[in-house]
Amino acid sequence: MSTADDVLKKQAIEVLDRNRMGNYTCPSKKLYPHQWSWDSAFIAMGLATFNQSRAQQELWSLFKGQWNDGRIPHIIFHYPDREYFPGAEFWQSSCSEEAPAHLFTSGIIQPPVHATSVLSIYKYARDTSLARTFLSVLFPRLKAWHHYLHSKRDPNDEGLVYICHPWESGRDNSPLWDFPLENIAGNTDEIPSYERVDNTVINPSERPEDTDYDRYIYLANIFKNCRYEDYFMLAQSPFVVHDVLFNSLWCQANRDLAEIARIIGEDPEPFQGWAGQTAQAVNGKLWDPGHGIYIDYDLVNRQHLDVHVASGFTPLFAGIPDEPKKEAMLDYLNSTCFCRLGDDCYALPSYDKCGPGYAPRKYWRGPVWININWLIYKGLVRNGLNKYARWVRRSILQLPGKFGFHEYFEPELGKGLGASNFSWTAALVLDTLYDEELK
Ligand code: 9WN
Repeated sequence: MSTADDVLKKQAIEVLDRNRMGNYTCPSKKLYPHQWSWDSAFIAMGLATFNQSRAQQELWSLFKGQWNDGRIPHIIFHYPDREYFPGAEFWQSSCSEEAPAHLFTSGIIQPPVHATSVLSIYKYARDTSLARTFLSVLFPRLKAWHHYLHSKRDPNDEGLVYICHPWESGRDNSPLWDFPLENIAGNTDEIPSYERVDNTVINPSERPEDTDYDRYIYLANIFKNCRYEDYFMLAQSPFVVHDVLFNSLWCQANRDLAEIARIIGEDPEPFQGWAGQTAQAVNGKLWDPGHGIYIDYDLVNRQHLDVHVASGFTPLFAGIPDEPKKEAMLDYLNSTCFCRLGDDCYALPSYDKCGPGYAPRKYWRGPVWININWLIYKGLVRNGLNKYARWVRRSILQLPGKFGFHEYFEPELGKGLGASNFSWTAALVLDTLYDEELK
């Protein structure tokens, strides 16, 4: 490892230490002081590169918030008093009998990266016998989570799981949601009064608009009134989407859970089967042949969402596209719409630069995010698209190296945006560096 990489590694570890809250790591002390579901899965992968037991503890702490029905809620409020909106008081998870009795959580979910994270802890483990025990202990929990997703979020057994809130996608104000949210919450009487905290911590121009929050709260309030019972949530939600990123991660998580099952001598079915079914459904329903990218499907308005975001390339991560699709995707990636090889830009912006409303500094509407980059980087490597993979890798390391471990970055100049000292940025830099060490 070069000296520069060594320095970066040390700084990344410092970020994760700074955000440590006992048994878990928060995404950012000021902006996000609780435990988030997919953040913790990414964080654990980074921790696994230098501290196996802390990585295991990170996920163990997350699974403490798992509900009886198997769902992993998107936020766990281990210390409910820490300031964040919407906090434990808003969600009132105790209104559901499925929620844990001694811990407050939210009631919605986030992308399922957990089996992938657990398998990566095992692969990086210095103490393999301890890691094997960890796999055995977590297996029933992961199994319950996957059964929840399969039975409740794919009730028609299509191979695709739905999301019913932009927060469930992990990309809150993505331009993907402009159309499905357009006709929601017109009537302000139906939105409970609330006060945001995020835009007092971060420059509001880099965060979602108040009108976005109105819709987030309107939807979350419907779900609370349903006591988080999925059957009613689905029936009442005006926002129901088959999302490319969520389903790509679902596919890979099933492949990884099948692998975990094989390692500990359990049955890899049904996970292997579900992964195949999802890969087929993503190709069959979500591929956009005209543009060389995968697109989401809006189940309420029964139409595709013709919006091209970087996460439309994440099926590469799960080995979903065939050769012709891969070539078409590479052509689109390697163009001025995203970031062409050798051009003066950072690969990849979260949204097509030529798309309507592209905003290079506004949260999920343009800036570069390290987790999406990391998924695409891994996907490109998996598919042998190494030249462009190195181009993305360069951004993953250069952006935090030059501008600090920010939450997101401006794609042309690289300026750091959102929260500073952001945990998954640090964790995925560590994973990217470690990947090289393993070679
Ligand atoms: C709402 C914690 C989370 C991430 C999401 C990101 C942002 C929350 C917020 O922060 O969402 O869940 O308050 O804006 O969009 O991906 O998990 O880092």
